[in-house]
Amino acid sequence: MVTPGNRRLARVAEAIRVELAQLLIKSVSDESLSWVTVTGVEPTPDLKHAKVFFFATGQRDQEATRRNLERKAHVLQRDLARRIKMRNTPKLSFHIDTSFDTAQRIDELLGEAGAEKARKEEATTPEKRFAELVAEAESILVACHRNPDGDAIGSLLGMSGFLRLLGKYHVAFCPDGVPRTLAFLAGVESVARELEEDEEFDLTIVVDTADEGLLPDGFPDASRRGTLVVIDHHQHYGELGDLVIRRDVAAVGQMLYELSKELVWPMDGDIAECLYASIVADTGSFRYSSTTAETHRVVAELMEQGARPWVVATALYESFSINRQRLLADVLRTLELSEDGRFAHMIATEQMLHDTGTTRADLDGMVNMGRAVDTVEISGLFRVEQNGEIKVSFRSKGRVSVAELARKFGGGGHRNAAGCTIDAKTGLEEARTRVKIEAAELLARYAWEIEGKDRLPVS
Ligand SMILES: [Mn+2]
Repeated sequence: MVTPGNRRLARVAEAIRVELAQLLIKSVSDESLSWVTVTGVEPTPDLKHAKVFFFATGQRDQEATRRNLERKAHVLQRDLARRIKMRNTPKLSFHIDTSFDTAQRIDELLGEAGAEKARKEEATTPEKRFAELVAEAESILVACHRNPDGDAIGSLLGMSGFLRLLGKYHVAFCPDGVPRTLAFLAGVESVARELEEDEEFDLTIVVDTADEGLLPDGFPDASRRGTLVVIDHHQHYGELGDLVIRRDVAAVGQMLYELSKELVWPMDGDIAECLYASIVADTGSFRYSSTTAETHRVVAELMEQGARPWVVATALYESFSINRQRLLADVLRTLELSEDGRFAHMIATEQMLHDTGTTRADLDGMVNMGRAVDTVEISGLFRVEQNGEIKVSFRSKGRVSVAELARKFGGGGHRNAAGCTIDAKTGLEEARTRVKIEAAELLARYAWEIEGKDRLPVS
């Protein structure tokens, strides 16, 4: 029977298994133990003891390995206590997993070919295939979407950090450069704004990018980029990628942390801080409805690995230039509400940027100011580009999906944050009117979520 207690025990068991697997690879300086696969952990309900089942691949004498593990048990237990915060770390005992042994013998009987086939068949999940691609590649390119935000840069640098620890030659590519507020992250200095003209890669990893149209300028074509892996978390996406890993989580930073645990990749404080920053940025400091208990668990573990929340918070939210604050004042002066008060809209013009000596990057996050009004469900910031196009960013409090609104104008994004470009021949007023009409229609459809009243009929 599955009870909450059972579930907790299963979670503890799995956490111990994952951490032990990492410890055996990293901190035990004993060749023979690097072949040990931890196949299962069985803690007692009081968590005082835990049986660890293992199998040592390719080792004839499993019993010798078991004795070796028992000798190292206290070291492993101490390291485990550092990595898993528990009041008491269970005392470990090691047991040979005989069921695993049998499977292994069958492989041996089948010979090398059989083992190889089994190994290939095992690599069926995109995650395992990704691990193989990284292991095989000699040169790797890492990139993120154009106009990068905190999640894009945090996960770009996080991925780059993992490749560094794995000893992989790679280039972290971001032609738009790193926004000022993110310049504190470790590894920023190694980000390339352009690529060698003829450089070819075995593998290209693109993070936080849902669609081909969001790839940055200068992104290499298929002849130079090798296998293209996309690691992403957007609800709506295009066809991009030879291999795609996509999960419904708050940020790609969270995904990368989960992936690195599953693949038993090494980790350090610099990587932890990049991934932490990416999660803080994409959850609006844990305020958006995309934030889950799992997000907080991941963040807690990132802090244990060295991420410093106050450093990230100060850099992201309390390091604006005075010019940016003056621009904010100008933009806020344009704030207007729809008649029902549910849609807030603001405008930013080239003139404002010019007058305050700021750039478009300084507008990042300002759309949130509209949403912060009590009656408002969704807010939009209209930005008039030099070429006359009008870019709109949307934010929602979470009850209404602004991705739907952006899609009406050929854009996209998440439930809470989305954007689009409107080719409004007659200018800003036309664009604003069109968006207001669609926003009103959307808010009417979501009336039930907003007020808890009956849903209006959808035509
Ligand atoms: Mn993201």
